[in-house]
Amino acid sequence: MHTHEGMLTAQGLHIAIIVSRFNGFITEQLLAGALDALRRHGAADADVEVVRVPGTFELGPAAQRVARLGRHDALVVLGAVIRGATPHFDLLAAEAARAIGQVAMEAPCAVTFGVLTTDTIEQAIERAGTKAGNKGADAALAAVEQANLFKTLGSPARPRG
Ligand code: INI
Repeated sequence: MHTHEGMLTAQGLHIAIIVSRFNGFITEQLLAGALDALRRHGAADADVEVVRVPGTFELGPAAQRVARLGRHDALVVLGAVIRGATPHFDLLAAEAARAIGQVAMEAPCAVTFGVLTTDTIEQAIERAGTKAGNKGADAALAAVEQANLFKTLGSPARPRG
């Protein structure tokens, strides 16, 4: 039996973090958590790029652009949609998940989802470095594992014909 899984070492990985400015007091904590997790797992600062976008709606399109540059092993996508402050919460949250999911399916590199979707600001704070950990750090570590898994699995077969 062969089991394939990615190691949690970020050494030598080229990683982009796409982060939205909306709800910046939350997303900056997600970004800090992601950067801290990457550094603690061996990533070099020079190998990490941060790409800022206005809001969660812009995350998917920006992630797609970055993925197409072809120079990253992983993308970490960070944002925060808070129901209390967002009448169109469901639309925005669903569209962000759909668009980022589409990028993840099409990109040659790993793409992970660190977009908080919460009912209240308090719940967002809990997930941005307090009671419930830091979802930015979680998404960064998932990206490292997935990038290493993809390296272990090898390149996709070329289409025949
Ligand atoms: N963007 C967010 O990232 N979170 C939100 O909670 C939010 N609210 O509340 O509307 C939000 N809106 C901005 C949106 O993502 C786009 O930037 C904007 O519509 C311009 O395209």
